[in-house]
Amino acid sequence: MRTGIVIKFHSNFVVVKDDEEDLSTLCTLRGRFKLSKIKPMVGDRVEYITSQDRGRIESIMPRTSVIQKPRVSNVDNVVVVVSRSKPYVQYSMIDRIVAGISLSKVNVVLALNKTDITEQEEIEDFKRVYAPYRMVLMSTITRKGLDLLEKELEGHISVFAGPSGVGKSSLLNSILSLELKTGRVSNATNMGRHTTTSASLLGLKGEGFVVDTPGYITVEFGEIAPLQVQELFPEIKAASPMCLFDDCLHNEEPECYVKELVKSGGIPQSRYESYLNILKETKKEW
Ligand SMILES: Nc1nc2c(ncn2[C@@H]2O[C@H](COP(=O)(O)OP(=O)(O)OP(=O)(O)O)[C@@H](O)[C@H]2O)c(=O)[nH]1
Ligand SMILES: [Mg+2]
Ligand SMILES: [Zn+2]
Repeated sequence: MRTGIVIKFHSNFVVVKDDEEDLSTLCTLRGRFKLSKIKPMVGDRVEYITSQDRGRIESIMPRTSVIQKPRVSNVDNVVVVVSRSKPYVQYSMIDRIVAGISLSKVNVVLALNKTDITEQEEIEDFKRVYAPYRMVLMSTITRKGLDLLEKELEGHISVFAGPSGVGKSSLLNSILSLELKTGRVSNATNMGRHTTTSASLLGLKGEGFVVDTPGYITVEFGEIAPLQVQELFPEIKAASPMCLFDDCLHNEEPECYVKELVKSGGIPQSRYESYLNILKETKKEW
C-alpha cells in the first residue's frame, strides 16, 4: 500500500502525489467510497494501490482541518497577504481576516507585501502592531523576503488569502518561477491543464504545497460566544489572567489589565478596537 496526497481532480479521477517518490497517479475510488458519502478533497492524505499506471484510493486519513474557499483539507498555514501602500489595507480589515482564520485553528503567517513602495515608518508600525504573529516583510518586485516566506511554507500545505490587489497572484507566480528555475516540473503538470472549479496543490521546491487559488475570507462572528473572542487575539488572551474577573470581557469591567495595557501602549489601540468591534457582533446572540 502506498501513501500520498490528493493534489487535484482530473476528469473523474483523483490525482495522488506519492509520499515517497516523485510520482503522480490517476486514481479511482474503491467501490465502497462511492456508496458512502465520503468524497476525497484536495489536500487529503490517502492510502492507495497501483496497477499499471492507474491507482485506487483505499482509505482517507482523518482531516486535521478543512477550509471552504478554496475547499482544501489539511491546510497548515494561511498566509495573509496585505500591503500598506497601493492598496493601503486598514488594520481593522487585517484584524478581521486574521481573527476569522484563527477560528479555524490553522496557523496564520502575515506577509506584508510591497515593502518596496511602503514608508519605513509604516513598516515599523506594522511590526509593532503584529508582533505576536509569524510575519514576513516582502516584495515580489525586489524579491525581498521571499526566501523567508519559503521557509514558512516548507513541509506544509499553505494557502494565500488577503484583500484584492495586495499581490497574492504575483506572490504565487514568484514562488512558482523559483520552482521552474530549478528545473523541476511535477508529473501532474505534464498531464496538461484542464478547466476546473476546484483548487489544486502545487508542489514546492522542497517539501510542501501551496494551493493554486487564493482564498477569500468572510466570517460571521455571531456564531461565537463573547468570551471566545479573546482567543482570536493572542496579546489580549495573554493579558487576561491579570484581570480582576475570570470572565472579564475587557470592556466595561473594573480593574481590567487589558485596558491598562492599552493605555500604557503595551497593546496597540487598533488591536483593542478590532477586538471590541468583533465582541459587539457576538453580543446579540448571547
Ligand atoms: N510595488 C509593488 N507592486 C506589486 C508587488 N506585488 C504585486 N504588485 C503589483 O500589485 C498589483 C496587484 O497584484 P496581484 O498579484 O494581481 O494582486 P492580487 O492580490 O492577486 O489581487 P486580486 O486577484 O484582485 O485579489 C499588480 O499590478 C502587481 O504588479 C510588490 O511587491 N511591489
Ligand atoms: Mg489575484
Ligand atoms: Zn480585562
